[in-house]
Amino acid sequence: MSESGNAPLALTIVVFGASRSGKTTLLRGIHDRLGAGKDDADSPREQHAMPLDWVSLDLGTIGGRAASVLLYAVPGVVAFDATRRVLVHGADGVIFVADSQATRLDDNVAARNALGDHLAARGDDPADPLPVAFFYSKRDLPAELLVAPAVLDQALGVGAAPRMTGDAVRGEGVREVLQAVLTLLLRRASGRGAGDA
Ligand SMILES: Nc1nc2c(ncn2[C@@H]2O[C@H](COP(=O)(O)OP(=O)(O)OP(=O)(O)O)[C@@H](O)[C@H]2O)c(=O)[nH]1
Ligand SMILES: [Mg+2]
Repeated sequence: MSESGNAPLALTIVVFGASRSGKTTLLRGIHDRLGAGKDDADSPREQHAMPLDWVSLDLGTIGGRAASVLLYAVPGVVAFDATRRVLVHGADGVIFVADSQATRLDDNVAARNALGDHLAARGDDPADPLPVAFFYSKRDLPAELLVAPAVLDQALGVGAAPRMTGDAVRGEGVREVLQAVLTLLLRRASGRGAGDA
């Protein structure tokens, strides 16, 4: 988060989740509808020539300050764990992407635990936690392949956090999850006086 006053408000959101859960696809959906950025969705499977996908969005003026948000995703493979930790450390919010396929439940839980470790390492005040919103991708796949959202809610410890379901390829639920995390993080920022101009 940048300094308050009339300085630009530059927010960052990390898109976190298991390998192949749909992070790049979600960013592409945001990019195609709302902003500018780069992704590696076209690079050969498992190669990740570009380890960081990003999209930047202009949020207009908030509290008299020009505001923008940069969203990042790092491939879910364990090799990038240190990169993810650094990004979560500097983030203003997180979108956690969970793959709705039953075969990926354990991978989702492992990624959620890794995120929990990275969040704990930030040392945030428990009364003022970093905003996290959840997106359950691939709800368009046949129902027999999927776990019920309530099962994921329980397994991931979603609690009262915002949680959207959708199809990242078609962009369903993508705008909604972005809106949910932005609402939380702007409320958190203004609670700290960052909205003062
Ligand atoms: N049917 C369907 N396919 C999806 C959805 N989201 C992602 N996919 C597909 O799942 C595969 C993996 O998606 P990516 O967006 O590359 O996943 P990722 O989380 O960025 O993967 P890594 O960067 O390797 O961790 C691709 O073939 C996507 O087209 C979805 O909501 N529905
Ligand atoms: Mg990716």
